[in-house]
Amino acid sequence: MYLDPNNVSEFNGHFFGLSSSVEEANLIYLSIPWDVTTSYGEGTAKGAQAILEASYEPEWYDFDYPDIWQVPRATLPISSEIAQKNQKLRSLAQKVIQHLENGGTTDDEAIAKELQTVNQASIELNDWVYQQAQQLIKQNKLMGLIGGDHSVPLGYMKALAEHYPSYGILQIDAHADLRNGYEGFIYSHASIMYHALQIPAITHLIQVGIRDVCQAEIELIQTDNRIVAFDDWQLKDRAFAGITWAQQCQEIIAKLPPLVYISFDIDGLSPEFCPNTGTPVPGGLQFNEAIYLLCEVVKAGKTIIGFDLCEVAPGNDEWDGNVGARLLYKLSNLTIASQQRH
Ligand SMILES: [Mn+2]
Repeated sequence: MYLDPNNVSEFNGHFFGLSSSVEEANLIYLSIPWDVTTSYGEGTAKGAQAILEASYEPEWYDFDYPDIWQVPRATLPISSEIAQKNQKLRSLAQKVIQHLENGGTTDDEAIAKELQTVNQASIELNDWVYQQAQQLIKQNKLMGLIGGDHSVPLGYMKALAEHYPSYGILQIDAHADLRNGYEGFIYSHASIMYHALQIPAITHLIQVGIRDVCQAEIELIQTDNRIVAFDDWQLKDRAFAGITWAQQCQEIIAKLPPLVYISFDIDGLSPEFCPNTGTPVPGGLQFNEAIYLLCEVVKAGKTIIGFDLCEVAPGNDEWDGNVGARLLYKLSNLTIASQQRH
C-alpha cells in the first residue's frame, strides 16, 4: 500500500492512518473499551476511540527514527461487544460502589451477586485479552494494547510470560496499583501490578512517578525485592537538589532487565496532559521527561517486548486523546526500534 508521509490519510479506522493488514503488519493495536471497576471519574472505556480519532493529528515524522513510520502496523477494530458488556457491568459496579459509600461492606449479601458477576466478567475479559495476545505473539507480531482502565493488560502480560522466560515491567503511573483487590473487585484498575507479580516470569517491577499509595502498597514495595519504586516525591526532591533527569533515568534503567514491558498509565504524567483521566493526581512527569526516559531505555540496549497505554479518557475537546496519540506513536516506534536491532 502506498502511504504519503506529507499528506496524512483520511480516517480509515487504523491508528495514525497506518492501515496495513494484520498479516503484513509488524505491530498490531488492540483496544479494550473497558472501565468497569473505575472508582472515580469514568470515561476511560472511550479512551482508545479518542486516541484513534486524535491519531490523525500528529505527523508521521519521528525525530529519532525518521523512516520508522514505514514499518507496517494494523489496528484491530474496537470490539462493540466488549463496549456493550462494559456498559451493563458498570451499572452493577456502581451499585457496589454506592453501597460501600453508604457505609456497607464488601461482605454484604445485598451486593454479593453484583460483585460475583463483575469479578467473573473480569476473568472472562482477561482470558479474551490473553487469547488475542497469544495468537499474535505466536505469529511473531508485536502488540500495543490500548485501554480502557488499567485492569486490562493482565491477559497480555500472561501471554508474554509464556513466550519469554522472564521479563521486567516498567510502570509509569501516579498509583502503585498493588492493591489485593479494591472495593471488592478482584481485577480492579488499582490491582493490576498485584496480579502481574503473581506471574513467575515477571522478575522486575520498576515504578516511576507514583505519588498516591496506601500503607499496604508501601509495605509490599518494601518487602518484595522484585519491586523498585521511583516515587514522584523522591524524583522531585532529587531534581530540586540539582540531580538531572538524565542521571535519574540512568538509575531507573539500571534496575531493568534486558527484556522490558512498558505499562503506561497516562496519570503518571502531570494532569495538564490528562485532565479527564479517571484518577488524576497533581505532580507527575512532564510529557518530555517521559519520552526521554523511554528513549533512553531503548538507547541502553533494552528490548521492549510489548506495551500498554491505559486510563486516557476523553473530555469536551481532543486534548487527552491528542496527548495519548502522541504517546502511543512514540511507544510504538520505540518498541519497533528496540526489536530491529536483533
Ligand atoms: Mn494505574
